[in-house]
Amino acid sequence: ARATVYGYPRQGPNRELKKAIEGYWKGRVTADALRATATELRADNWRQLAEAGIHEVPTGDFSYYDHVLDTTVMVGAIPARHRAAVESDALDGYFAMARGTQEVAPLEMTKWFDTNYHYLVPELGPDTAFTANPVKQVTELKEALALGLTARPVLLGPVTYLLLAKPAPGVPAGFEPLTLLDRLLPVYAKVLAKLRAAGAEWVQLDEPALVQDRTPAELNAAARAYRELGTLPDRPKLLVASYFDRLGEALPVLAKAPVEGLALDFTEAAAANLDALAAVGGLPGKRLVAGVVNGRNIWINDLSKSLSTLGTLLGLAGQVDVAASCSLLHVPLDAAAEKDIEPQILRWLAFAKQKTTEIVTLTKGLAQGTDSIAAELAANRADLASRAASPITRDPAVRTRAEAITDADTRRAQPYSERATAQRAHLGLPLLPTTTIGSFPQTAELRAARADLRAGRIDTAGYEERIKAEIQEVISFQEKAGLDVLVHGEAERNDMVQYFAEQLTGYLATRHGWVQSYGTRYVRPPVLAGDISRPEPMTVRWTAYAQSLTERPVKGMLTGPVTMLAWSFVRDDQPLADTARQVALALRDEVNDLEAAGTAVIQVDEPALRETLPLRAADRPAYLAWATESFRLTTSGVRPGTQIHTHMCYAEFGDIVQAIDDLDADVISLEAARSHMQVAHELAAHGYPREAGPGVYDIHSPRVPSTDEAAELLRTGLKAIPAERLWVNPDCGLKTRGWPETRTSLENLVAAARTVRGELPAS
Ligand code: THG
Ligand code: ZN
Repeated sequence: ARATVYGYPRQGPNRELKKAIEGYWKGRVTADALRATATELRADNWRQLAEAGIHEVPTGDFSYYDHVLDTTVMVGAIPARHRAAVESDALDGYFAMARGTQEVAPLEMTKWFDTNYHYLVPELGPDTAFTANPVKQVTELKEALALGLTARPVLLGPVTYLLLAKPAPGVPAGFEPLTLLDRLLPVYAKVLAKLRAAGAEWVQLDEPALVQDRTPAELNAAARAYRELGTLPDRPKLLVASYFDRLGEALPVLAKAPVEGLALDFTEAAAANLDALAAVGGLPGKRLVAGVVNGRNIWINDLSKSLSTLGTLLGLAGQVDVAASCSLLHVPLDAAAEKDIEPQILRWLAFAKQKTTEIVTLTKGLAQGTDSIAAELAANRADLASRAASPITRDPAVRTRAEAITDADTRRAQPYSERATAQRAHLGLPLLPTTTIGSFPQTAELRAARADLRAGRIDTAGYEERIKAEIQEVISFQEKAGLDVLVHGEAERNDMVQYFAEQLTGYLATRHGWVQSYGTRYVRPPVLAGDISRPEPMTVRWTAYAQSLTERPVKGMLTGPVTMLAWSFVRDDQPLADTARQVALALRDEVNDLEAAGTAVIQVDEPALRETLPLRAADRPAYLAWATESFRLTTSGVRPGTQIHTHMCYAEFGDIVQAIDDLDADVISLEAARSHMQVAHELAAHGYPREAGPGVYDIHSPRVPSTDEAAELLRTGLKAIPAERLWVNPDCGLKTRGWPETRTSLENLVAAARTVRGELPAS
């Protein structure tokens, strides 16, 4: 048995890569210095892996931005609009594809399966001509080999690459990138030959798209791809990797293919993959890489359980190797860096470095028997027992309360029609009311104030004075601009999930637990470690302060339970639905306290509702049931006259429109400016019965929308949603925008609402 991983965090212990790349963009770091930093980080990672006992290190998983973009470069699928930039300078051209330039738009970015990582979407068309460009893969392989290591290049597989692509601009929407497979395979053949020549014994081809529901035609394409690559005369041994879910119908396809190995996820999908593997008679004579250590969560492994899985697998394959379920890209680097977490609790956590050790221990246990790892097994048993028995894990008060939830707790007492009447009387808003999504620009001064507080340069009172001054400014601007429903601007919040996590019992925050979200942007997902409760109100003080400054309604702002789970590391010892219910109860108390403090409008954001939709359709109804129920549990404790808003960011609502309806929020704001109000029509087609604010200001760009432009979008919105139910707002929060463009854009938005109000028939 051998120990391996498919990928490792790219950023370095102090996010050196982020700093080098952003420095390069600003002209402060030369291309050579950036390359040197990258080379050093790769070497450090490999040496660490090898020293920990990993037998075969991955290469090619490193990226300046994104590995799907690297694959686009590897196969020469550069979009026409980026070709000039790429030809004049490969590195700048690469970043132009990732981020755009003054002249050209970047590639679209979207989520990598159901993780929080984002990739750049390949743009392909009938005219796409692929060419092999293996230089990055070959260089990185040679670097690892030069260190004397056994290395296995990791490539995104051809089928998944095509399934992740979309038709290039101007290409008919019906175009299916998978039809390019026959053109793409010869390019992969060339890359494989080059890697073989450079010294690769094995190459890994990642095909995570095969864990999703696939049509017979798609499965046929996978069969054809691996028949063709497998029968190449000049190639390394091939390991086809799947992760994030069960391989299902694709397992027999790959088992039959002429490749030397398969890698399967034996964490969440363990039972299904085991059964399917047994059903095809195993993989006699082949290599099976068993992903038994969870690569996307941060809990220590149950070593005996994994050993028992590995033992079963021994009978099902020629050789069994041990790995994490997926690339370790999705977890932070090193739990030992967390000095603020109690040592006892820290023992429950495994980040990338600790997972590597687990993999090595399991490999040793598999090869030499459990006696050879007796001390590790004993320590592991003790840590698992300490977690299970901890009062953090189980809080009887939380459990009693969660068990007592009734259906009535998850439904508002009155139907929307009656609530709308009460809210109209309570709020006295005009038709086409204007509002914002919640956050205002996070200025350098605000970030400096937070840094000053952390460093002890100012005290809490001094920090709070700065926040209050910012709230005053935000309120006064909104009044002058003429907005109808105001917000306090969220000056006190860094990342919204982190802000709430820090205040809830049962949640752990990390200091250094950075995980790449996209490009050079990272998040520090907090850990849902135990039973969740709210020791005291979290937002009431700031909202009430803002309300004390104005006669107009100030909207309370909370993050919903589904998003709290989606952007955290979740518990692995109880169903997600149970964790969601606990978070919902804590948030419900906050909603009720906001109402009691005089807040008449409360927004509970669920931007991640769509993101965590399970990969396979069969798993979706159960997810949507607990997700929408936990939202309603959060929001159903208020009086009919209190208006509940929600907000979602992404534009693809088609598959969850019913779930949006099931939230039973009074008002929903959605991203719509770029798609010309398409979501308004989707909601209307569904018969959505409540109020909606499809965004009329694209906040993802510094561009200021004109009054005419916003008014025209509103007129389009009115064709789908009647004036009594249409709101006027930007697409999303304003925290990433600067003040000057925010000011003008919101003034234009209010002017547009007034213009269009004037065009409405008198009622
Ligand atoms: N919060 C959390 N997860 C998220 C988002 C979020 N996942 C999806 C989406 N939003 C990702 N978007 C971003 C946007 C900006 C940044 C990260 C993810 C970002 N990060 C800073 C950086 O890397 O410099 C660090 C921010 C910090 O100091 O906390 O700008 O909103 N949880
Ligand atoms: Zn948003």
